[in-house]
Amino acid sequence: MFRGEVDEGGALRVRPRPGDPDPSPLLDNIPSAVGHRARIPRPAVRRGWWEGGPGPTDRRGRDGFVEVGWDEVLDRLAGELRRVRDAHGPRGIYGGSYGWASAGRFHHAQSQLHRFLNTAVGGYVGSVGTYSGAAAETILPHVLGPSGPVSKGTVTWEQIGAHTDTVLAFGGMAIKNSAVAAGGVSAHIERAAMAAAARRGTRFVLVGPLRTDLPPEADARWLVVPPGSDTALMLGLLHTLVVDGLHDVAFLDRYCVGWEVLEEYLLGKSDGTVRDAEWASGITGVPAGEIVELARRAATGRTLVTVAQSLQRAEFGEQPVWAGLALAAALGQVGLPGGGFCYGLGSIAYYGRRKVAVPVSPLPQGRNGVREYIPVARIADMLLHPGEEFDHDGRRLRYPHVRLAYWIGGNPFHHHQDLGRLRRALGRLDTFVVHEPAWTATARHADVVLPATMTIERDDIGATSLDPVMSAMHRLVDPPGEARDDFTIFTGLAERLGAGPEFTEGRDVRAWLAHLYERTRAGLLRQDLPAPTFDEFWAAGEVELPLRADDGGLLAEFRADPDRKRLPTPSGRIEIGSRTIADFGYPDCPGHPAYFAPTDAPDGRHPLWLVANQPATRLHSQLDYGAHSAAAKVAGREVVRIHPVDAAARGVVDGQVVRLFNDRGACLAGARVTDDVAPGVVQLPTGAWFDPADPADEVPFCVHGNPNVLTRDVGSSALAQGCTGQHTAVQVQRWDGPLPPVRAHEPPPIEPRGGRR
Ligand SMILES: Nc1nc2c(c(=O)[nH]1)N[C@H]1C(S)=C(S)[C@@H](COP(=O)(O)OP(=O)(O)OC[C@H]3O[C@@H](n4cnc5c(=O)[nH]c(N)nc54)[C@H](O)[C@@H]3O)O[C@H]1N2
Ligand SMILES: Nc1nc2c(c(=O)[nH]1)N[C@H]1C(S)=C(S)[C@@H](COP(=O)(O)OP(=O)(O)OC[C@H]3O[C@@H](n4cnc5c(=O)[nH]c(N)nc54)[C@H](O)[C@@H]3O)O[C@H]1N2
Ligand SMILES: [Mo]
Repeated sequence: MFRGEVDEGGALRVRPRPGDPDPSPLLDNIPSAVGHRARIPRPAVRRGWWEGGPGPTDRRGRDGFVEVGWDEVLDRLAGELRRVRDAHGPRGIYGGSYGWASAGRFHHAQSQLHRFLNTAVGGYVGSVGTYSGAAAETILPHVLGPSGPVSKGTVTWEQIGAHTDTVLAFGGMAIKNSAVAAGGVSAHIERAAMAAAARRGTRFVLVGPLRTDLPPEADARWLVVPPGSDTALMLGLLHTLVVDGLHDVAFLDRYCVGWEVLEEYLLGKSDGTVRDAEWASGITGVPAGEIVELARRAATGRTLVTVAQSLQRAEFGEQPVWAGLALAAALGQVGLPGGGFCYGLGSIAYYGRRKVAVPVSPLPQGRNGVREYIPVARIADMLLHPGEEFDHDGRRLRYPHVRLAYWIGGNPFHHHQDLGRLRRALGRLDTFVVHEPAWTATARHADVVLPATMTIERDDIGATSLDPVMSAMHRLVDPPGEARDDFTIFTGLAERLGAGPEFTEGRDVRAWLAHLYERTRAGLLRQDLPAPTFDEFWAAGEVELPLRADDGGLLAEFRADPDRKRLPTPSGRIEIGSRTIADFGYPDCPGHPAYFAPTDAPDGRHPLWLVANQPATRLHSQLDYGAHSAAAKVAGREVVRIHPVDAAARGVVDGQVVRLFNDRGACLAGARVTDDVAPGVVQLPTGAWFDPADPADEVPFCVHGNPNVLTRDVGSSALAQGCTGQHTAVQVQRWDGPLPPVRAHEPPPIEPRGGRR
């Protein structure tokens, strides 16, 4: 959370919320948004669509745009929505529109879009799950409980500081990641929490390919493992516990089901392969003696197993989540203060915190009249294979035939994998509509581009159910050109579709903010707490919200009374083996945690792992043109980290531009040579705006460093069908050719109306 003001020279200055112990440097990106040439000033329409009408085409991303007035574009778009609805029903429209948008709760883009499509069009084809965590979100309800309740408001940093002896941090808990949370962060507490725990004696063990995944303050021991191998290490640890008799049989009996299935698998009784420390060592490269020692250490004192979200954003991503839970259960620690299992701790600033004790209202979305949906990351599959069947979480579903996609508050050319395939898939649409503050690659691939405001240009409320501060996000500057709030844009469309009152309920922005605030205020009143009126809250700039007790939530309750406080799983217990999942019959997700060797892994032609993780210098692709993001680039390109041995083998020196490639695509990046990254692994974060050398290329070549030209577009498994963007295999070579210019942050060609083609 931040404060901002405009100085006498008209420049916006932002500063962190007073009292934040470790403010995020990402704030430095925000002032760059004011007046930046990447902003979209006026509605723009792809010339081919404006002149030739809707229909599948390979011109998206290649045609120039014409600028049009708001009234004429809203008239045309309302007509197109009506055409698609009348011809195909609302199931002809995709409104899944994944994306983070901005922190405010009222102008939350997806909520606005869903509300509009539900109230004015009758619904839309939606999506389930997130790119962040679909694999975990799908498996956890079968084996422990819904991912939110079991990992938020259960284990806290306070408990770790007081109780935890060992933290086994699979994938680490990088400070860059807890810089953010949807809804805003009032105080960044993670660094100090780790420092305090380490001072008291907590031993942090970082498992993963990158040293910087824990801060120096955690004073961690770094166990280097290759991507995709954590499940093998967990199984090796479990095997050691079993053969040493260190597993907590009483806990497994009383609180779990299915342990015997896993034990047979560990001991090789089911298939002849013994998953002992030697076996795990062969896969992970961690010496067997160290695995044994780590298992013994974990079995003494309070141990917390954390699994970063990254591990499950990968092929077979369900497995490390399930195996991590099994490890914590075998240690008998689930539900103890500062012990057990926490998915996502450190991945984002929601975890490790206490829950707020009053309701925080989202914008009501209305009722969706369409039942069809897709797992969120299957968007390109859906467009390329309408009518075909696919598996998801025990169901056999069919891809709907979508004609119009409406995207706001998200950037598929940032978040989706295999961008060459995504571009082909979007070519199948009749119409692609996007609201965007800036000319992202997604906007450039759209037919209708409507300029949207961003946070600093409108009033909103910032809040989450895991932060004790609700903040009044005051408008600080005027929007560029003719940009409008999404709410205003949808109001104009809803009126044209005869549903204005249904969409707005007669409220303007201010009335909506007051309306949403009222529920929180009522909660405060019920608890006899200071409950400022909306106007008082707005003038004060924030209101403090009460927190729930640090009581371990649902997992501690279950531990205290497993018969009356059953877990929301089929058996009411922790499912180390799951009948339900076994009965689905998925070869890539059997009825117990299992290790599968990744199939998208290094080979002779592409000998390096690519870790495509979250960027340290921005939120996803947002404000990639901002000062902090831009300052970190090398030769104007995103930075790839490479180990000195791998760099030397390729004649690459620090600061040089390199080309990363595989069969799906290629990109340029600036090399940073460092032993912070494991040998055999290169790391290129997401978020550099896709900038193809030639947008018509079948195999895209991004000159700016977007790793999603390289990643593979397949689901984690038939269970979750989650995003697998975190890992792929690549080759890296020095780029000795002339450096192509980076034009990612330049607007596309705007052509005169009725002019040349
Ligand atoms: N290879 C690989 N790919 C990944 C990941 C990975 O680990 N590796 N991680 C995945 C994860 S976890 C995520 S969450 C996704 C993130 O993917 P996204 O959430 O799609 O990424 P953002 O850059 O946050 O996109 C938000 C877009 O909304 C726009 N926007 C902001 N505010 C507003 C608004 O008020 N109105 C409108 N109309 N637009 C607005 C921004 O300008 C921006 O373009 O990426 C995923 N992709
Ligand atoms: N600064 C910043 N913070 C963010 C975001 C952002 O865009 N910018 N995005 C937010 C969002 S939406 C999300 S979902 C979270 C995501 O949180 P995560 O998914 O946890 O974040 P990542 O940075 O993608 O990955 C964390 C680390 O996991 C390690 N890793 C990757 N693969 C493996 C593996 O197979 N095994 C092991 N042991 N380690 C591995 C990598 O070294 C990586 O640095 O981050 C949030 N925080
Ligand atoms: Mo995410």
